[in-house]
Amino acid sequence: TSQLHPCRRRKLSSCSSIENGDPVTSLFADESRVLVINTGGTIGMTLHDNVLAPKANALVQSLRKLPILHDELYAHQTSMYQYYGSENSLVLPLNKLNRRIIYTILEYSPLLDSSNMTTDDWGRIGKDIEKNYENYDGFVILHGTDTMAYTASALSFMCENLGKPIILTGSQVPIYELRNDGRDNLLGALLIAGQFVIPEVCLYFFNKLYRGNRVTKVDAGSFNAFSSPNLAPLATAEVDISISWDTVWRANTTAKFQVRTELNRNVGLLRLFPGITASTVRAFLQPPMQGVVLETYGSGNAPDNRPDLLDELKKATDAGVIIMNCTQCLRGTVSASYATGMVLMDAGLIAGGDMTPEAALSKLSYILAKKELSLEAKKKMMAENLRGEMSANLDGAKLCLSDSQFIQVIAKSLSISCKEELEAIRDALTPPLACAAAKIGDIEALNALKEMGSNLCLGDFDGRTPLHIAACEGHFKLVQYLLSNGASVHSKDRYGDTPLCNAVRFRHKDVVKLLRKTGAHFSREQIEEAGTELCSLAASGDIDGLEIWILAGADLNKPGYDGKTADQVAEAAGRKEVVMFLVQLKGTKSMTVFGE
Ligand code: ASN
Repeated sequence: TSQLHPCRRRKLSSCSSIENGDPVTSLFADESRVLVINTGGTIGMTLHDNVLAPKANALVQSLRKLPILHDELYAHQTSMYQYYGSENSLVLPLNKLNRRIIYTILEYSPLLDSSNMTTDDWGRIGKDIEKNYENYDGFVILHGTDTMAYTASALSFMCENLGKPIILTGSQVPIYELRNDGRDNLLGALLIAGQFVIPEVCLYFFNKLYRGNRVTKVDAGSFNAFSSPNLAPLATAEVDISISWDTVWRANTTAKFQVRTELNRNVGLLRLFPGITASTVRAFLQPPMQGVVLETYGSGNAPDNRPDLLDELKKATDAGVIIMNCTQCLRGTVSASYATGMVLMDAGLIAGGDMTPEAALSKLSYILAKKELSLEAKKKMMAENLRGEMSANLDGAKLCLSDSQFIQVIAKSLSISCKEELEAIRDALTPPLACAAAKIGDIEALNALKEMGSNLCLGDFDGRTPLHIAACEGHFKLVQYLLSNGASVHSKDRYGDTPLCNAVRFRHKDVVKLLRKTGAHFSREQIEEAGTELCSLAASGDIDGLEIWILAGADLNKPGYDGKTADQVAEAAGRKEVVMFLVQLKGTKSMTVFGE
């Protein structure tokens, strides 16, 4: 019944007109097809003995009577049922983009309250998508809300190299009731699945499209039942449907779509609580357990004064159980900031970043079932971002060129590009690129970097910023450009040098003046040390050098290392022109003082 009829468009467009006289081609120009797999859930439930339970074979009939979800006239005019079967095919009214979405409902039997779902049901959904993949533009899965986040997460991993949208949705109130959220949720999911190529497993609820492996059910009594605490929605359906294409995950691969339906059931979730006993933990980690998500406190912490507990965890990881460290907080990430978090690393746990427990659990189930992989390879995969389920780990392991793994990281990140990873790469590349541009005075290149969103104030390995380099080279215009684009005159490189020190050293008078005008100054120590420098310049008769040091803020009255000032040294060395210069300078200085 859900077979594709490739000849439909051709056949229809060969007709010259239909009843209302419109040319057929304009009517059929843009039809897309969506397969709706109805697994159950509240959306299709009715009351029996005062409790809600799924009602079989009822959904299509009632949708057929809803004009916003089915255009009977169009179905007739285009002989749609002839091609797609009358019992389970429907068509949405023409939408804003002039497109028709024809959807076919595949109803499971029995329909399930999602609390009754198991990994086998995920496998069934996966298989049905695989079987029908080429016949549809997108897929909508009607599902109960209670375990929708688990199914969405699991499908995101099971669907390898996905190129089409798979959108889970459901409702809090049955679609048969007068006031319900089912119609809007179904309509929104259909419109997105039929119009946009968002190649992800998503969840659509209450006007928002989320990445499926980022959501969690947060409210049992609100239409706004889901939250994606660590990732903004992929799309919002308000006056317009607006898609955040930057955030959309893409499997940049030449491999074909396939669904891995083998899943490991020996996985579990264990929530830490104050006073949890070692025997509870031991019992939980017993064979056949192979993968556990430990829901820890805050940023991934556990008691560091409980050797009994840590010992149980260590014994399990030593025995080959993969234990993921995920936070029990709704928002935030596991990070290595506390001693109470480090002990878990020592016990062999893998940091789960900002993965939801649902995502971590289903990822374990998916990876542990990959028989071809070694335990080490499985652990490595658990820590990697496979489907956008976790944000790029930017603390601890900041990307930079001094990291020998940098090239590998770039290669990998480029093959699966998410916004966070691209930003990380950009940030890692900016300092050396900007410094290179500053070296040759290339304002255009700097501007291009800036437009990419790069920060032009960042330093390279030696903390040398583009402003340091430009000051060394004496690129006056570029210094001006950098200063007016947020570069700091106060940044110091690893030698403690500021751009001002660099400009003085390479004697770029105009740059020194500009930097001073912008507020650059020597440090107290540098002013002390400048005394000696002034003396040696005076001794060698270097008036140019003296001038620049004084412009930069050196104090002529500061003595050198032997207690003599520059003019005393010049006098002793018989450098008359220097003495004259310094006297003149002091004169102008005191005149200015008098003048004030
Ligand atoms: N118990 C229902 C389910 O998960 C809840 C719902 O769909 N709103 O199937």
